[in-house]
Amino acid sequence: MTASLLRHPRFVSLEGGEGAGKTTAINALRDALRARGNDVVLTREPGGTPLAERIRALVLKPDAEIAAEPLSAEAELLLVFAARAQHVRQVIQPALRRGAYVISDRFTDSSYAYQGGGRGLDPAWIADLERRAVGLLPGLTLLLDVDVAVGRARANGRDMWPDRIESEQDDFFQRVRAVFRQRVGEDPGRFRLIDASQDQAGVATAVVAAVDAWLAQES
Ligand code: Z5A
Repeated sequence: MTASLLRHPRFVSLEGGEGAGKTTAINALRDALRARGNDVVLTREPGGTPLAERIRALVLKPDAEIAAEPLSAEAELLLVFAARAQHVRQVIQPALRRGAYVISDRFTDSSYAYQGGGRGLDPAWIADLERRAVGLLPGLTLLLDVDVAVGRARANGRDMWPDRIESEQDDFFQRVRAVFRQRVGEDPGRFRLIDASQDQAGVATAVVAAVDAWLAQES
């Protein structure tokens, strides 16, 4: 079991609140990296392996029997870390070892933002889990930042029933956003802040440009 954190230069994560536009941006980023001849693995959290996807369903869209039992904040945190421990070992590390780029739709920063900021759990506990169960940090994290009301209005425009976390109130999402922004300030070398109030094409262009600049700086 590792108790240290390794920052990997081919590991990229995208973060942001609801309706920030991660989906379009991630696809544009995948296409841009593949067009340059790279092996690219696209994945997501919670999830990314069959087991981790089952945990995702428990956390976000539990069946009626489990939904009737309130999930504690502590159990929620441990479930997302159980999924992540599996995801890192089954998918992310093997892909990085064979030379691929890994792009993850969310990673540990989401736990600091949602379980730390949103649920009020101690970030020192999250940091301990991160070191012991994960041991890996993205080399680059793009935070797609948009006003909570704007992001929620976009997400609500979809023809989909809100999941457990999407059903939270605005103040929860304000705390989530505040932690994301705070983390950018604490680690400016890893994060790039993307203005996600632009239209989808503008966000995707900004994401690809930020990754290009980062790749040029790394080479
Ligand atoms: N979670 C957690 O609590 N702890 C953890 O450790 C981790 C995750 C890893 C699942 O994430 C949930 O898990 C998430 C945090 C929690 N819960 N929340 N809330 P997810 O990434 O699967 O869910 P999400 O962030 O809620 O997805 P989302 O709302 O789909 O966000 P998105 O991927 O950034 O948005 P999108 O799918 O690209 O776009 C959403 C809609 O907005 C869609 O109709 C678009 O057409 C529209 N959209 C997007 N961008 C624009 C722009 N720029 N203009 C206009 N309309 C737009």
